[in-house]
Amino acid sequence: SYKFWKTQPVPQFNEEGDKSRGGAIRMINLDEVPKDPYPLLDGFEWATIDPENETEVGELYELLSKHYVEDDDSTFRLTYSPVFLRWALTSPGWQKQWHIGVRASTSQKLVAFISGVPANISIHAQTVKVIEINFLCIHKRLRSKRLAPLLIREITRRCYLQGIYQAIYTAAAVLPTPVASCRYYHRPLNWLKLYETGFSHLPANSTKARQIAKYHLPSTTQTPGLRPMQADDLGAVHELLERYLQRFDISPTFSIDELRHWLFLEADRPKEGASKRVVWAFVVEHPETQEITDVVSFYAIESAALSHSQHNVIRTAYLYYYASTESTQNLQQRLQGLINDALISAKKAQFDVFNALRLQDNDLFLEKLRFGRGDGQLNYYLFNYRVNPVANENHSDCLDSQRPGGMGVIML
Ligand code: NHW
Ligand code: EN5
Repeated sequence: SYKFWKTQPVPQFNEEGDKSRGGAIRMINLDEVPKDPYPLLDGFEWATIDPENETEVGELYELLSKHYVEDDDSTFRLTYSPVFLRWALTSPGWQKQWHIGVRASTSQKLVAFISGVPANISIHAQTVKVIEINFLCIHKRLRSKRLAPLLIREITRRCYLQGIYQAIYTAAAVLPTPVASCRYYHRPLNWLKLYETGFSHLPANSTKARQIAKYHLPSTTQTPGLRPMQADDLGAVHELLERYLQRFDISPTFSIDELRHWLFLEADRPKEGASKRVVWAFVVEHPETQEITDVVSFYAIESAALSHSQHNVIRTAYLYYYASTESTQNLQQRLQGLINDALISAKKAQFDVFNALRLQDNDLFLEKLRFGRGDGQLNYYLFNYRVNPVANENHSDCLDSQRPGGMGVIML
């Protein structure tokens, strides 16, 4: 097993010995990197997808909405919107050649895809330039033909040639070898709809009315000074996040431009209606000092309800980056208020459920704010980089808040 992954520069499951040395696993000799694309299955050809081209992003949306990730028992399939895909694939430094498609030669139909965008992450205080890999997808009729290893080899080749030798990616699949493994948690906002789609069950000892009451939220946010983030908050938010994210073993390092992109889609694309909005960001401006003391954000993905249901989709808000200036002893209370306001804002924007992973400082509020354990798990991976395993739910050391969770990167 792992016939492909065995050959790749990733830590293998059976590896032993000195794990204390972090760093590149393999040094890449550019002379040995092929200059031409790998040969593809007969009848198929390589293509690139331009996320700024509406037709092409529409083709990608079609592929993913039919063939991308489903939950364990295929009750739901993640449905990233075209606007979301454009946003996810055009962050600063993006290149068309890293958005790789496979087309059937005769019909020109898009049947497979993999993408990468460049980023810098900080691993135990070392800055590492990586490619963030996402949206790997193969048409259901082309599965199990070893096409995935080919897509991975091809994007690896194109990254090596551009001088990027490391990657980060997440997957529900268990591969050699996760650096972190995080459970999904879900906070119902519209419990009845979740029940009707099969997302939530009715606990044996409860009633629908009691479940609805349990998840009731106030209609307005509670933290004094909380307001939508604006363009002129960018500098303050950048400093705030930079300082806060340092507490994690692995965290992103954003430039101002990257932060503007990742938190500010709306300002960049003002014409899109509210229903197409994909990212929300709020700050807390101190009522007296006007200092920006906190930030919280979330993004939107729909899930298609696949089994018979009176609803077609559920709208999910995913907790994205947040930060606070609050000191350790007050952090728990502060975050509970801040994230509760994110729940209230998401409910107001008509989301059905609010998702978060068990990472960062999320243990400080998940239980209190009535998030429940999901049936899915997300594994984090690094390519061509060795690092000690970081704290996650398999370690109890992030529970007492003496030490925060080790993973600070959120991938879309
Ligand atoms: S995770 C979402 C992945 N997509 C889906 O789950 C969508 C539905 N499934 C499919 O489309 C987010 C197919 O089942 C896929 C596999 C395409 C998953 N990651 O072609 P074969 C991401 O996008 C291995 C990596 O026959 P298939 C992250 C598997 O272990 N590897 O299978 C993507 C086996 O290898 P092995 C995965 O079912 C990160 C081989 O693929 C995988 O037709 C990519 C079988 O291939 C997964 N999620 O297609 C890595 N799932 O060694 C980036 C299966 O066991 C690495 N496999 O024999 C870095 C590259 C850049 C480096 C730059 C320096
Ligand atoms: C690439 N960057 O498994 C990301 N979702 O728990 C791609 N479960 O929604 C990888 N099965 O538990 C994505 N409801 C990997 C995730 C794949 C999708 C996935 C899980 C995550 C999920 C839901 C629905 C389950 C339906 C049956 C779930 C329970 C919620 C309940 C609310 C009330 C309190 C108790 C829990």
